[in-house]
Amino acid sequence: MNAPLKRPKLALAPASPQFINCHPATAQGPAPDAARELAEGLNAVAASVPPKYFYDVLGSQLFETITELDEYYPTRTEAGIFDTAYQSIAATAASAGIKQPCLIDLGAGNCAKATRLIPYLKPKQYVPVDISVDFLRDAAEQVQTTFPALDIVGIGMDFSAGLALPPQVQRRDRVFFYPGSSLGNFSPDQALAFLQQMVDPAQGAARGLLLGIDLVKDKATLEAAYDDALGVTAAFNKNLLRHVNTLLGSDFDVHQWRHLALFNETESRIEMYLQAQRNLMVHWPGGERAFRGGERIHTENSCKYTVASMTALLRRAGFTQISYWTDPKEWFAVFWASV
Ligand code: AVJ
Repeated sequence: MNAPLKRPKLALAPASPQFINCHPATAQGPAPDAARELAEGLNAVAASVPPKYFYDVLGSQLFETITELDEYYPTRTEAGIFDTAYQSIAATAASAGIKQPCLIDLGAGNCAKATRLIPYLKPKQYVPVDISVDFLRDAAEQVQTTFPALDIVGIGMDFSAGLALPPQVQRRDRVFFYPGSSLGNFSPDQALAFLQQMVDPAQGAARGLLLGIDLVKDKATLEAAYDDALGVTAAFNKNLLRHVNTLLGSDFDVHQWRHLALFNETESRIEMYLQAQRNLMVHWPGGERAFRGGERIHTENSCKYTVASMTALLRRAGFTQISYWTDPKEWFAVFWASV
């Protein structure tokens, strides 16, 4: 992108991001843990596959496309809230005594949200973390081009398994950035445990948290957001079967499955399923499973909160200072919480 200039090569070249791969699946081929976890979920009476398996490279691209759909309001609503709140967020972090933030971006994906936040929060170190290692590596390179002087440590890791970060990550002034309502993939009990880990000085050691969370609203709006007219969310859901085939060596035939997205009002969550369209068999090395027509694989929960229920959860986890910003329709909220 730059014309070749006659100057010492190192003088203006941006630093390269460090990259640490803590995710054995891509380092040494399929992780035995993943195969065990997948087989266990598929063999359960109510079959399930954890939502982290959506995100191979194609899955991450499909998710990016979802965020541009008319029906999928969360991403653009959250972006609108951030646009009005950046100054206020930076001021809130400063007044919590956070001077040289280490911005830890959980599920960073394409790093687009952090790229917009960085000029305001002015972190000393930026730590994008994502399970989709190859996707993240390219994204971290991009961020480094935008902020040549920023210390960037990219981490390929499944943080749903724990928040202990490698020693390259600065310990002081850690601010976790968890936008996009990804916390909603955990049940409220799991979310509490995850937030407690974040606050724990021996684990996440957070001073602050910037959290984006989807709010409860009418069922029709919620269900449309997870079952769009173009079928992108259906493709995203079905792509999980291709990813599982790669990791487990299974023989799922994507044609035989149908996408379902239902709002469970009692549990306050969107539930996504893949439903077998007829009686069928799935085989993998060391196992197999028969599905009856209509039987489902549960692939995702996306829990929806109210401002009150999320405030209560953050307090229970050990956060003390809590502020939030929302949009005029109160469809989505951005929370700041510090310890
Ligand atoms: C990335 C977990 C926040 O639950 O809205 C989007 C994933 N699934 N459409 C969400 C998702 C189907 C998304 N999160």
